[in-house]
Amino acid sequence: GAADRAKFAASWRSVGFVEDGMKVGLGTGSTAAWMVKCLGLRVRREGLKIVGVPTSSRTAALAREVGIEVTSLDQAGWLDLTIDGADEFDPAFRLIKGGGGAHLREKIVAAASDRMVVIADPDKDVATLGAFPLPVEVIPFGMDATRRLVERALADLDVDQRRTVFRPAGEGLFVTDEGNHTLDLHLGRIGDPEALSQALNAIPGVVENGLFMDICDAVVIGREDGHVVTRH
Ligand code: DER
Repeated sequence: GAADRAKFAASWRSVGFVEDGMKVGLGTGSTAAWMVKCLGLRVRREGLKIVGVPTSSRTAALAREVGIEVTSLDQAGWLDLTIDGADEFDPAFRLIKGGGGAHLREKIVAAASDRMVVIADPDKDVATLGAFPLPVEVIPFGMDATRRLVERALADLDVDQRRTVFRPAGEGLFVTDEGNHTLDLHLGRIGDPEALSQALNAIPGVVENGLFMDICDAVVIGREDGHVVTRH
């Protein structure tokens, strides 16, 4: 459909940045899935010599399926480029990620890369972050106490709403690749993303939040008519 055409357009443009010999971080989500397929096409057609470091078990499975050599971040050490989606990006390229539940590994991989490129469609382009619920990865031990500490921290921060929901999955709670749970913060508007990110990560049971500050270097925006714009 139209959304897929936009995601494909951005994905195809982004894999043009990948060169022989690169170690590439592979993102998670529906847009990143298109990117992995496009990258696999280049590997098979051009014999592109790269290794991919996946940010989730499902991206690892897809990468292997399309013929990309997969390795671990520990094996790779450091990466040349990470390509990943985002739930929102603002004019300063600050991101909300984690809609797909993989933001912990995504942030580790993106931070361990010389460059990070986001691929997105126009509706991810926002003036202010926060309409999309902010995911926070939480260790299961004492999680309800952690949630109360998160809510106490939110009371002093510049946001419009303060509803927190543990992300459900099937009969129970969503479980991340690391065996943790995800607390989604419905804030409506985030006035000071840096302050929020630091306050959240200071709370003992919080592992990581979905705000990406000073990580994204460029955004490739695909439109459903196939038009692509790259912002640096
Ligand atoms: O979970 C994630 O971080 C995904 O990359 C998300 O941010 C974007 O997913 P989408 O491409 O399916 O919209």
